[in-house]
Amino acid sequence: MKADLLATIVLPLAVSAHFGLNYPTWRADSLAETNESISQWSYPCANVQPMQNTSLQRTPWPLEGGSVSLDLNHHWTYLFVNLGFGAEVTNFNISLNPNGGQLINQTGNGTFCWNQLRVPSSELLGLTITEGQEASIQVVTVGDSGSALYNCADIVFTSNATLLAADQCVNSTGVTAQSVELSSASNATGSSHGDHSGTASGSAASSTSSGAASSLTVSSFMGLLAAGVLVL
Ligand SMILES: [Cu+2]
Repeated sequence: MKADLLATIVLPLAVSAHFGLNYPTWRADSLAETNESISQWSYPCANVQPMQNTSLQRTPWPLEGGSVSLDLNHHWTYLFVNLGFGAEVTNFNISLNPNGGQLINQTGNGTFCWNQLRVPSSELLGLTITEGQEASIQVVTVGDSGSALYNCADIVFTSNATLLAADQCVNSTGVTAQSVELSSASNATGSSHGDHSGTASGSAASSTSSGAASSLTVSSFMGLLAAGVLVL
């Protein structure tokens, strides 16, 4: 009896806040403590293999891009949503962050939902997404230490898929996101930025023409909303 009590007391809180995927369906509930091999600290997918849970099916996702809903539990985070093609994705080399992969700074705890994250155009990708194409989505959050947390969801592209309904894709109160961009680029309100052209992958802040742009600014997503580029 005493031993039981002691065991209860010293049982470590194995899982802190971290984050969850509401949609598409994640490979596994990496917040649950049932599988000790799962860790959100593990690149690329919390040590969960594609379709590891054989009772799950790939979530149908629209060909041009679909909804992503997150359950965020840290005060703030940098946020990355990546895409990789194939049944056994090893390289999540396509950024689904808005505007060609802008760095996102998300603040607040709760649900954060994109009604549609668009897949970069086929000209940028150099390939065309076809009916039945299998893929996986990787969500990465990065905190102030630089350590990252990972979760993945397996999807299948199909024209039959729909976006989340508006009432299923609502941000919790106080949950917001802003894009972090070079100050030289932020002047072009709501338009695409020249320093992001040429590739659909890679980091948002990389630039070959930013010699004079050394400071970072944060611009509100409202501008992007106005441009119709992003629906939060
Ligand atoms: Cu955490």
